[in-house]
Amino acid sequence: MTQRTLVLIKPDAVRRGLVGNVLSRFEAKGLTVVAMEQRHIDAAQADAHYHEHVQKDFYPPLRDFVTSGPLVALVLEGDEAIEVVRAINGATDGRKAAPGTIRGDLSLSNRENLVHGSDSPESAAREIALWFPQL
Ligand code: RTP
Ligand code: MG
Repeated sequence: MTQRTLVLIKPDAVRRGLVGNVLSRFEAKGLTVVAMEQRHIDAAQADAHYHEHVQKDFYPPLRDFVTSGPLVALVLEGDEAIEVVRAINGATDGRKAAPGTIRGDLSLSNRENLVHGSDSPESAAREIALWFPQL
């Protein structure tokens, strides 16, 4: 089934010059870019995006990280796009993510892990409305 998913190419990827590397993996897989914008978000946008994590111990440094510089937000579309993107991203912790995934190939961190992908159809709908209300 064709789905849309919200992806963030996080500030560590922008700082490290890895936007093209990350984006090319999604494009090569056959996913379509429906919307894409570079943004430097504030704490309120970080809190809205990560609302299920705001009470957790790891959240304050996560908020600092995602607001630390520009990121690239995009909506990708394709067959089973939500699960496909999360498989391409790899496990949350870059040290444990499988080689061949974005995090497994390019991250050594549990926080600075380069990408975000929506984790369910409900999350995707909420996140797309938050980041790209015009869609
Ligand atoms: P994401 O939401 O970014 O796609 O990542 P995910 O589903 O694989 O991981 P999630 O559990 O939703 O965590 C969101 C982001 O928070 C940071 N994190 N830090 N213990 C920690 O220090 C910790 N755990 C998670 C990561 O940046 C993770 O992607
Ligand atoms: Mg998540």
